[in-house]
Amino acid sequence: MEKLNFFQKIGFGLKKTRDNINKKLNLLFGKKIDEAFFDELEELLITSDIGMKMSEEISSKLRKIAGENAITDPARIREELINIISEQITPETSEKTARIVLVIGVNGAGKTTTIGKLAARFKAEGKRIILAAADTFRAAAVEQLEIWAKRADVEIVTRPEGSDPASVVYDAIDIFKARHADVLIIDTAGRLHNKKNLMDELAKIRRIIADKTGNSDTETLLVLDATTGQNAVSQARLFNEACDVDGIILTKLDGTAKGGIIIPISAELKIPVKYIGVGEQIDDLTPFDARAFTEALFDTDSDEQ
Ligand SMILES: Nc1nc2c(ncn2[C@@H]2O[C@H](COP(=O)(O)OP(=O)(O)OP(=O)(O)O)[C@@H](O)[C@H]2O)c(=O)[nH]1
Ligand SMILES: [Mg+2]
Repeated sequence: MEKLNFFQKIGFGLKKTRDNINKKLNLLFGKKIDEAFFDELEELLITSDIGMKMSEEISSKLRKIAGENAITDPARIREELINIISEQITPETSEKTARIVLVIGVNGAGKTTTIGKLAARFKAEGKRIILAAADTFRAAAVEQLEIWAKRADVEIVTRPEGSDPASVVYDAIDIFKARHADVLIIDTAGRLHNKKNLMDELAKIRRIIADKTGNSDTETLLVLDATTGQNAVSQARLFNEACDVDGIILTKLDGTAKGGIIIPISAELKIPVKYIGVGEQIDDLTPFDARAFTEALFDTDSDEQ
């Protein structure tokens, strides 16, 4: 079911990226499989935001496999291309949800929205969820999370604007323990006075979590906006240095032709992509499946469904 759901969601969510790739891919696969073919394929991958380095690697692997096995059938080449790309994507290691989920990312990436979606999803699994509004930088941030808590029908811990975010987390963990809840999801600010402030604040929150829970069963999830393309890769690098990111959630795939960005993010940083966001509604979040994702991007046969 999950898989079917993934295909349906992703088929739609990836429409822009697919249209972009497919137009060129179909033209390319109508040609003879020769040296020029692989050069053009590499170009196509680069223009799909897969990144220069990854695109080179992928096309040279494909060239090698095609050469060694004397493959000239475009359908088989396409199959090998899907194999190579899905193997590059760092696999998710555990399906389990941690008890404490810290959500980080730059402002506007989609953290608060994603937390609302996650809360609804975990709640539907029968879990007891608490949200912590640790983005106290602006009042609207707390209100926004409150709206999502209502929508998802889960409890929320808030403190007034300007409160110390780490102290919100401190209190929220106490409440989480007292309620015997299953998952605590922490929303954080995407922008403080400057980047150093933000990273220091996140480090402080992480210390509080470690002190109060021994860091057992904690997960730091980085939210990245797919529409920012290559910028998302550098953000991931920056946050990962400061926070040891356990997983990535890539949002706004529905609004971009740059969906290929998942591939370099996951392959270069070796961080698994856990979920993808494909819209603004509460159920527009789906667990990431590398193989299904790659097939949805490159398998033009399943196009008009
Ligand atoms: N189309 C689309 N829009 C999204 C998605 N996820 C989030 N958004 C929109 O992106 C905008 C920013 O989302 P927020 O959840 O407020 O982002 P944030 O990271 O919490 O931002 P700050 O609180 O400012 O740090 C909102 O308008 C969301 O509706 C998605 O998957 N698809
Ligand atoms: Mg927010």
